[in-house]
Amino acid sequence: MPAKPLISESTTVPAAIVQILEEAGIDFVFGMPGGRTGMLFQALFDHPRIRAVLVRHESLASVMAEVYGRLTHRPGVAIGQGAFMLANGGLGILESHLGSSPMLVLSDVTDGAPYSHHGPYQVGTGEYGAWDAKRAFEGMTKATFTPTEAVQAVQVTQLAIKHAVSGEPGPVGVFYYTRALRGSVDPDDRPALYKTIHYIDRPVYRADPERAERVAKLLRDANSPVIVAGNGVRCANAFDELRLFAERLDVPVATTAAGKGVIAETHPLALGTIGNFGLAAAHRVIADADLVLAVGTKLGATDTANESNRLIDPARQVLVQIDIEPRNASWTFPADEVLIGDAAAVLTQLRDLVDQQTHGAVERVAEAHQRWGSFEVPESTADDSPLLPQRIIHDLQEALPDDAYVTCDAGENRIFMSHHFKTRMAGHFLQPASVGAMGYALPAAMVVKLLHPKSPVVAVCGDGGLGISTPALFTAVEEQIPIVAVIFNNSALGWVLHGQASRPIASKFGDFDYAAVARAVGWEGTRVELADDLLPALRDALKSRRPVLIDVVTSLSESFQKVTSDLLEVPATAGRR
Ligand SMILES: Cc1ncc(C[n+]2csc(CCOP(=O)(O)OP(=O)(O)O)c2C)c(N)n1
Ligand SMILES: [Mg+2]
Repeated sequence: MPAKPLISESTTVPAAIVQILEEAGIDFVFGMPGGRTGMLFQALFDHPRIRAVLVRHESLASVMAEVYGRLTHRPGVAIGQGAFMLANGGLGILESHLGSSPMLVLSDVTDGAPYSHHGPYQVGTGEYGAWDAKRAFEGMTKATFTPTEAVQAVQVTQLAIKHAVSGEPGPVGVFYYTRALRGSVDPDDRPALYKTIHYIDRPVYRADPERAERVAKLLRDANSPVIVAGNGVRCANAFDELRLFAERLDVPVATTAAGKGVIAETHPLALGTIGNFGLAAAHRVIADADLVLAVGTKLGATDTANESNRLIDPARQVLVQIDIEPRNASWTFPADEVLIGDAAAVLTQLRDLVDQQTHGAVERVAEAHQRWGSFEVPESTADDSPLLPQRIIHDLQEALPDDAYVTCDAGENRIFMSHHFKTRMAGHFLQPASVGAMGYALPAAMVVKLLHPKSPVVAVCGDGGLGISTPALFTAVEEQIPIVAVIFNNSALGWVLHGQASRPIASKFGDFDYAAVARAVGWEGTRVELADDLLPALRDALKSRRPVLIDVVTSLSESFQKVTSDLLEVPATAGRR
């Protein structure tokens, strides 16, 4: 395609930046004006096809942008003043960095030229007396740019989009200097400016055909193969390809925590999650496999119970990896074969090389769940008051229709959700499994609802997580986003408290009525103290057109230790010199 020019007449830099966002298919941005970013918001005023969602705290903008990127595969955009993106935006930026979500942080260095070298108020140029935007963000982004010139600022925005979505996606920061934002670009400027499509029209990478043929042979020869699928399947939007491949191969599918739900866990081949808080059934089937096919997962320490060779053992199993990023290959366990490429493309490529196989996988999965435990446990139907976490999850599952989305937070509530909640549609379960910050579930749910207004969206979080994301309560009302929030209110940082055992300190909260707090800002709010009241409350909430918070008084009798894998036991020789 012959390269087309970006502009045909002189254009202000903020207008050109917004034009680029539009050309990249971005239809939402999340943020709060401040410093020179006000100029970007002014330009957005003229582009009503992009909805600017005002947040009350930059952490919300960053999480919303991260989740937008995760769901749409286009960069999620967080806009805010440099110093405050640094102070408050890290929550979503880190999740995006470690969890491979395409994201743009559009910000400024608030330079006060000609006084920048004397460190005016809030300036982030890195001069003596100032803070350093570039250095600060380079540690948590794929790349960070600080353009000083007009034409540079425009082109760098396109490169930032390219970097954010290419290969293994991630966040990219652009911190504009004032002079750049105040400038204009012209059609005859150099470097020349071209339409954004020329930077983001990405090829889909298939694997090297010879290697793919070798892997197909390994798969045909295996007796008890198993798939471990990670978040990379989500990044590649390879849900259907994964399922079709697993059915063709007749092979069980386990997922990492970040990959939870990349195959519906109601599928007869689905084993559930593995790792530190994974299902014993999934661990057993993997341990007994003669071939492990890892798709879109780095097989990091948390996902493999500290690289336990009682789970995956390259000395006795064949290990094959599919990944878009060569650095992820053999990162923990040495792989016998590695296919570098897009997960959807490579799974299709492999499926075409293998005839229908039969390994009795459905029976193996059913038997493993029967024998080693599954999503449901006796506590799932317990009538205790305060409610047990497993019972809350059971009722949530009961109340939700198949197309509902669920977002999770951090803490014990997430560990229980990850272990016990059985997903019913691929891609409908989101958790901050990469950095695991509290305060994620509410902003994540809001952006899911903006993107899928017809589906019910439920945020599940602890009282600690709610405390961190309380500003989301205002935004849900202001932006009219009718999500449902289910709060595991155990008046504590449960995860911390249970880790402290007999020496609890700085881990107990007061006893608050969060439903009343929510009502005060325009939500519907219900407090549930008895087990039998939860299901009706959930059903009512799902019918509401307003945001609804259900404050569930939750027992502390259940600890994360109950779902901690025994694979984590430290070998007797560990720590000896
Ligand atoms: C922003 C943030 N701060 C601190 C932590 C460390 N942390 C992990 S879980 C947790 C406790 C979570 O408490 P709560 O949200 O009430 O959930 P619970 O464990 O009680 O279910 C803490 C402090 C974190 N993950 N994120
Ligand atoms: Mg709590």
